[in-house]
Amino acid sequence: MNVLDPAGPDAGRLAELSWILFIGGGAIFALVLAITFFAMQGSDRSRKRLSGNWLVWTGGIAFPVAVLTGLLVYGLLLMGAESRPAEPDLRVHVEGRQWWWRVSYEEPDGSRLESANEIRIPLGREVEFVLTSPDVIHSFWVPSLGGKLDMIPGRTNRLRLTADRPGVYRGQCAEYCGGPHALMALEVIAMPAGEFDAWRAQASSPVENAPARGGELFLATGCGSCHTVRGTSAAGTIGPDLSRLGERRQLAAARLPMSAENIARFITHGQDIKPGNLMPEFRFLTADETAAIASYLAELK
Ligand code: HEC
Ligand SMILES: [Cu+2]
Repeated sequence: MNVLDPAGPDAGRLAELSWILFIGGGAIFALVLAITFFAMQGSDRSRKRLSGNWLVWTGGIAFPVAVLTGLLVYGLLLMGAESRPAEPDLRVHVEGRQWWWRVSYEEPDGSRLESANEIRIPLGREVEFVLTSPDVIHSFWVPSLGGKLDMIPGRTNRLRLTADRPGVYRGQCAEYCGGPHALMALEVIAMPAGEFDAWRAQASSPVENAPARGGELFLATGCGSCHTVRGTSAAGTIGPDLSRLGERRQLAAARLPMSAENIARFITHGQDIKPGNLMPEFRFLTADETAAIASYLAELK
């Protein structure tokens, strides 16, 4: 994650501001050190000059007032620079939860496409993230794409972003939310608009789930009380939607790379992998059963 490596105009403006702050702050720090040095080690003449009240008035009052006023005006102009269209091209609802992200894309027909922990966005189109939380305060932050914005229970915050460089950008919950907060990350995949449209059309088409042993075990073990897999009787909403789990790059809020082995480990030893997370461990499953469920889930695409 790198604030100074912007992948869109919003992050670009923040990077510009950051550079000005780093360079300006560095120069002022050097100046203060130099004045301090001369006040302590300089000749009698320069020490006498530096001990006058004028330094307090100029360096202590006038200079900070001028610099901070300039920065404020500059910051306001910079942040208000772009006029936004009334309606974004795409709206993605992101709900911060202890300790993962519920993601749902608003479809043109008003329905929703559910996912979790990974967000795909089309390049060059304005995306509005609708940020909420059902439990405690979280903060949505993808440094390469823009500034951070809190997700506050009972409130809806909106963040507009555009990506103009394809790539995978990692984000992180930036407001301490208890337990495994540090392990609550996400990925944003910025892809060419045409590819995005094709992906979305495919992702929201009805799924046909071939009956598999892993799928039956998944339902029999009760996973469906917390998880949804479209096209099956699993319709729980306490945990992430698993309908297309196998297509995601990462598991459990970017804790581990996606693979059948890691899914199996998470099912039986999730509390070692992500201590405190809200999914119970299923240690009573045999290795064979766990592997069957894991390979079934890894294949959901
Ligand atoms: C009591 C509710 C509950 C039950 C029952 C449950 N889970 Fe979960 N599951 C969760 C929660 C909550 C998370 C999110 C954990 C996190 O990342 O903090 C989760 C996460 C996961 C993930 C990672 C999803 C992702 O987006 O990366 C997988 C895979 C998973 N569960 C599989 C299963 C399987 C298989 C079963 C049945 C053996 C099961 N779960 C039963 C609540 C549950
Ligand atoms: Cu957090």
